[in-house]
Amino acid sequence: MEKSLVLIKPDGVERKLIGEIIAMYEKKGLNITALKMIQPTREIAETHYAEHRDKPFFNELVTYLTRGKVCAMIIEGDNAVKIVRKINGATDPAEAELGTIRGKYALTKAENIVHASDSVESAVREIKLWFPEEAQ
Ligand code: FUP
Repeated sequence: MEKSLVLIKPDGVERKLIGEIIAMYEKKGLNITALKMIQPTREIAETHYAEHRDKPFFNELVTYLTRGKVCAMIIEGDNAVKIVRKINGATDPAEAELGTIRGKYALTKAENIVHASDSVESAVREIKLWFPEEAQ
């Protein structure tokens, strides 16, 4: 079954939106097959966002991801990667459809509540990073 790695980022946890967000994935029919609260180190955040290392917002992005606990999960289901990203909505909450997580709960790109893998290959890499105990 296809897998996606999802993070509810520190703003989502601080705002007590874990339940609302997980409910959206579950009600769609997806399965949460692993779940944990984790305080990311700078190292894991920098590795997670390595593709953005040279971007002007990289330092702010890493500081944001490490400022509190995140809720990390593996979500499985048919087309899980694509469907989870649809449920999350566009990266920029100003562009996100109102029915999506970012459309409903976020205002800015800098604090956009959730992360989800952008491809099956990214999901494999990210699951190894966040759930080394689960990766085959
Ligand atoms: P996404 O795959 O939707 O998480 O989006 P990207 O990989 O393009 O961006 C990763 C994170 O960088 C986003 F969650 C928000 C942040 N970002 C900014 O802070 N500013 C930008 O201009 C673009 C992205």
